[in-house]
Amino acid sequence: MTRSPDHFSGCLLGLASGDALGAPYEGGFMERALWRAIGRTRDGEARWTDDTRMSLDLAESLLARGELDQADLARRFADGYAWSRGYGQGTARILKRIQRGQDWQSASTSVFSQGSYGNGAAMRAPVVALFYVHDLAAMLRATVDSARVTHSHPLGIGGAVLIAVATYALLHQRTTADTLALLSDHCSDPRLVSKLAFFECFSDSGTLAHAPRSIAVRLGNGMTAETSCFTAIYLALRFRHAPFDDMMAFAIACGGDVDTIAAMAGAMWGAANGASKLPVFLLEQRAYIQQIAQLLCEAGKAAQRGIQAS
Ligand code: R7I
Ligand code: MG
Ligand code: MG
Ligand code: MG
Repeated sequence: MTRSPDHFSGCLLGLASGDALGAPYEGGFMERALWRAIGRTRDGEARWTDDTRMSLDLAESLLARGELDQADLARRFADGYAWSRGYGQGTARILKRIQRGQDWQSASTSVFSQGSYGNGAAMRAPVVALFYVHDLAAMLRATVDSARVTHSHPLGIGGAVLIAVATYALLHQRTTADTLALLSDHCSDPRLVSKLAFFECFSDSGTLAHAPRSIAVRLGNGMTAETSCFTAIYLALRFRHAPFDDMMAFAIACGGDVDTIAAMAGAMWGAANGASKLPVFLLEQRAYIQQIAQLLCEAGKAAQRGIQAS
C-alpha cells in the first residue's frame, strides 16, 4: 500500500514541530533561559534543535546515496553540527572529532566505551521508516546501521528500532494492538522488554488515563533511549485520535527531555494523521522540511515500483 504524501509530511513536520514546541521546556533553569534568547529565528520562527537537524541530515543522506551509507551520514552529521542546536554532550564530542578527521567507527566509542545509550539515534529513526516504508527488513537493517554511527550501545540501537517500528506501523495505519505486537516482535533487550510490558494497559481501555507524572515516573522523561522512547510511544498511541496540541500539553507536563520526547511522539502522530491535522505556526524551514518529506515519499514509490518489477 502506498502511503499518502500528507502522511510523509505529517511525520517529518510532526517531528520538527514537537522538537521546536518542546525545546523551550527542555532542561533546567539555565537551558530554558538560553533557549528564550536563541529559540527564534530573525523572522520570528520557532527554531528546532539537534533532533530535527540530525533527522534532516539523515534524510538528505538517504536521498543522495539511495541507501544507508554510514560514512556519508557521519560526514553530514559532522557538517550539520552547531552548538546552538543543543546537541547531547556525548554526540557533540563525537561530531567534533569527526570534523577533525577521525573516522566515525573509532569516534563513536571515544566518549562512552560501549557507545552512547542516549536517545539521539531514536529521535531521527522516523526518517528511516519513511524511506524504507515498503520494506520492513531493509528498514530494520538501516535503522541499526544509522544508529551505530553515533549510538552503538545496544540500548541506543534498541530505542531507535522501537521508534522506527512504531512509526512504520502508524504510517501503515496499523491498529494500536497490531503496533504493539510489531514492537514486541522487534524488542529483545530485557531492559526494554520489561518496559514494553507496561503497554498491556492498552488492551484494558479503562487504564489509559494516566497522569503525566505517573508516566514520567513509570516510563521516564530522560535523555536516554530507555527512559524516553516508551513515553513517546505512549503519547502517540494515547493521542493518535486526539488533537496534536493535547499530546503536546501532556508531553510538556511530563517534563524532562521534552523536545526529544515530543519530536518522536510528533513524528508518530504525524505519520498516523498527516500534515493537514498538525497545528500551523511559524516553524523554521517549514517549506524545506515539507519538500524533503515529499522527496522521501517519491523515493519510496520508486523503490516500490522496483520491488514490484523484480
Ligand atoms: O543521545 P544524544 O545525542 O542526546 C540527545 C539529547 C536529546 O535530548 C537532544 O535534544 C539533546 O538535548 O541531547 O547524546 P548523548 O550525549 O550521546 O547521550 C545523552 C546523555 O545520555 C549523555 O549526555 C549522558 O548523560 C547519557 N549517556 C551515558 N551516560 C553514561 N554512559 C549516554 N550514554 C551513556 C553511557 O554510556
Ligand atoms: Mg534537542
Ligand atoms: Mg539539550
Ligand atoms: Mg532533547
